[in-house]
Amino acid sequence: MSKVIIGEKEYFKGVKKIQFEGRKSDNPLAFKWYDPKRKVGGKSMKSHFKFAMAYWHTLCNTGEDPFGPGTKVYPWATATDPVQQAKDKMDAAFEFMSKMGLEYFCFHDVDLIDEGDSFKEFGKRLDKITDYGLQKMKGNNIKVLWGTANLFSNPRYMNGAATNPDFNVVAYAGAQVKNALDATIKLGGENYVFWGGREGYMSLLNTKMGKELDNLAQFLHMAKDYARKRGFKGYFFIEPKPMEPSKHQYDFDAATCLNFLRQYDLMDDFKLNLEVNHATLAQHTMQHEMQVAADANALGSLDANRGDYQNGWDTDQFPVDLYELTEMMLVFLEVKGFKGGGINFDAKTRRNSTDLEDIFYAHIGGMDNFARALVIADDIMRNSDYKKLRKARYSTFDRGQGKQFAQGKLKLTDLYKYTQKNGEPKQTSGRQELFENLINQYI
Ligand code: XUL
Ligand code: CO
Repeated sequence: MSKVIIGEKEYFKGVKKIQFEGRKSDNPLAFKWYDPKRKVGGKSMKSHFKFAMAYWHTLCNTGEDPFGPGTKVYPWATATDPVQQAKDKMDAAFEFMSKMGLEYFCFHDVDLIDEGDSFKEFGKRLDKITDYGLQKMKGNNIKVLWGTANLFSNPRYMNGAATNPDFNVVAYAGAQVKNALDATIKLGGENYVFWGGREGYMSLLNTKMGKELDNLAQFLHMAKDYARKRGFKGYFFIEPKPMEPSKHQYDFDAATCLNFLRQYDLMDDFKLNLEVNHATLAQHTMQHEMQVAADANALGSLDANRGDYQNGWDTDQFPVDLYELTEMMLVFLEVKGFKGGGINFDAKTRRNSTDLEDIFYAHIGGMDNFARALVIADDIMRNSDYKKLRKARYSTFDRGQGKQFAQGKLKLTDLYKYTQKNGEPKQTSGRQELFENLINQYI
C-alpha cells in the first residue's frame, strides 16, 4: 500500500508517508527497523505482524485522568453534528493509517460514532458510519483486524453486561453485540473480540459467580451462532485481564480463560487476544501468557502496550523494552504466529504528549521495536545454541525409560524399580544466566 488517503481536510499536515530509512537515519518520522517487505524466516515483516491501529486510543482518547480533563485538541472532533463528526474522525483514521503504513484497525462500536440517546438511534448511526467506512476502504488495503462492542462505559453496564444480574441489561448487551457483529461483518472484519470490561464482581457477597459464568457462556454461544449463521468465518477472541474495572474479572488470565472455554465447549471458535499490560497486572510475563495460549492452540492476537514497572497500573504505554519484546518474539516464532489475529496497538500517548506528531512517534517506536525484536529472535533461533540447549535439558526423555515414560508406557512401580537402581540423580544446572546472555549477545 503506498497511497496516502486524505479526506476533505488533511489533518496531519506536516507528516508524509512514513518510510523505512534504516538505523542510520535520524529522521524521527521514519522507520529504523520496520521494513514491511523485509523477509524474516521466509515471511515479510508486514505479514508476520498485521499491525493495527486502535481507534479508541488514537482518535478518541483526549488524555483525561481521575485528576483532570483531557488535554488533547483533536481537529477531527469539532463538528457538532454527530454523523459529520464521525466521518471527520474516520477521515483522520484513514489518513493516519495510510501515512503510517498500518493496514488494519480495531474498533469498538462507540469509537466509530457517538451512540446518541436511544438504542434505535445508535443503530441508525452505526449504519451510516459503516456505509461511510465501506466507501473509505474501497481501492486500498485497509482492513478490520477485529471489531467489538463497548459493554462497559455506559452506566447501564455498571453491574456487568453478559454477567449482569438483571436479564434486561443482558438482553440490551446482546442487542448491542448483534449490531457490533453486523458492523464488523459489513466492514469485512477478520475477527471479533470480547473483552469482559465489567464481567466480574466488586463483592462476592452480592454475587452468584457460577450463575454469572453460565450466563456469560450462554451469551457467547448466542453471539457465535448468530455470526456463523451470517457467514462470519473469523475467530472470536476473549481478552484476559485480572482486574480493573472490576475487583475481580472473570477472564483473569490466559489459563483461566482457557478453562472457561473448555468448560463451556467454546474452544473451536474462540481464541485469546492477549495484552501485555493485562499479563503484567496478572503478575505474569507476556511471554508466559503467549506460551499458555499457544500450547492450547489458542494464540489469537496481541494487544501491544506496556504497563508501569514501578506502580503496576494499566497505563497502556507504547512498547519500548527490546529485551522483553525479544522474549515474546521467541515464543511467537516458535509457535508460528497467530490464529487469525495480529498486533493491535492498544496503547495511548501520554497526557502531556499533545502534538499530533506524537501519535506517529508512538506508533513508529512500537513497530520498530517489534521489528527489531523479531530480527533478533529469528537470529537467536537460527544461529545460536538456544534450541539445542533447551532440547538437551530434556534429553533424558528421548531415550530409554524416559522415552517410555513420555509415551505413557510406564507405571509408578516402574519408577520405583528404576530409582532403586539409579539412586540419587546427578545435579544438572538450569543455566538460566547462560540463556539470558544469549539475548544481549544477539541484540
Ligand atoms: C481494556 C482493553 C480494551 C480491549 C477492547 O483494558 O484492553 O481496550 O482491548 O475492549
Ligand atoms: Co486490549
